[in-house]
Amino acid sequence: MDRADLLSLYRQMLVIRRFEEKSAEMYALAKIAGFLHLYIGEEAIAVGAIAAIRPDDYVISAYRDHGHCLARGSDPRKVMAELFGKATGLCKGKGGSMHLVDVERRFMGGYAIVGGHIPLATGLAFAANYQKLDQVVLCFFGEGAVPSGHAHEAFNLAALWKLPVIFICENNRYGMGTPMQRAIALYSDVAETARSYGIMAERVDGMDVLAVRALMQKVVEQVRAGQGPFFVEAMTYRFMGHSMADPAHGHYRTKEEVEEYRKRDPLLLLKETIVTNRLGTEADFKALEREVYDIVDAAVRFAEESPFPEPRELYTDVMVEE
Ligand SMILES: Cc1ncc(C[n+]2csc(CCOP(=O)(O)OP(=O)(O)O)c2C)c(N)n1
Repeated sequence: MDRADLLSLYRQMLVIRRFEEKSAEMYALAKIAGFLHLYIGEEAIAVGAIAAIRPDDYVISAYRDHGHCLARGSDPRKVMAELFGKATGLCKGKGGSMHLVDVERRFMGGYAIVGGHIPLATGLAFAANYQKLDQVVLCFFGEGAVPSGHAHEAFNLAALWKLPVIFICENNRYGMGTPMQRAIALYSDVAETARSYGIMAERVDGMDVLAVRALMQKVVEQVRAGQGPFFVEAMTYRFMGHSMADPAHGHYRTKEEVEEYRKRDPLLLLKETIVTNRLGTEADFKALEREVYDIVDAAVRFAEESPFPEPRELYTDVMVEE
């Protein structure tokens, strides 16, 4: 175990956690409009998985996308400005929380239609194959997307054409207020759905960033070598409501259940590993907290001070111009 490596993973998860806590605050102050879906509790998946790929690989996500975008290396200032709807945002303020895109970093976007981006991921993998490039595509979605029709078509074609796409199901057990056992026939083994199309699949503890990264390193190597798609079911839990419009615990689960899962907070688990192995001290964690607070404060300041887009911007970026 390498101290710098573990602290870097912890730092990345901390940036996402503090960024989102701050964005919740900004939402309450009406600085952020529309919907805001927090990823709090699920950080180990984005950080662990994205740590296993190259800069030229693709990442695509759903509406709970801040974590994936930040883990991909997007500038937190531009991400916050995008949430504020400002002209300096990642998408010039026209995308907002659910539609972050950073093409430069091959972060191909967040999408609001449940499972709607799964065929896009398969399409990106087709493009990589067609161009004989050895890129892989990471496609993140919730368990609620698995029973959707478009997901099945995408799984089938990915398997049929042996495309380099890794489907990462972030199983947080609830789709809005619906527990998975009321929506998914194969809820006790969601990965079985993918296996039925001939896709290799494995389950992982999505609260353990090291377990996620270790599995992903193996999977990425295999997929890049041309062995066809892979499905990862990462077991996790969402600590907050479905979106900022919901109460944190909701009426569909008990406060006790949330508290039970909070004991396996991904940040807490990694901190324990670091401390137990004497690779970091309280002073190291305090220093990281300060550094990350500064990053997030700077992001808010940048967003606050940036202008809104001009009305004429309504007519730009509508059609492809090149
Ligand atoms: C096609 C479609 N149907 C319904 C919705 C409304 N909706 C938004 S989020 C959501 C739940 C999805 O749950 P899941 O995929 O498990 O993701 P999570 O929110 O748990 O991360 C639903 C039904 C939608 N956005 N798109």
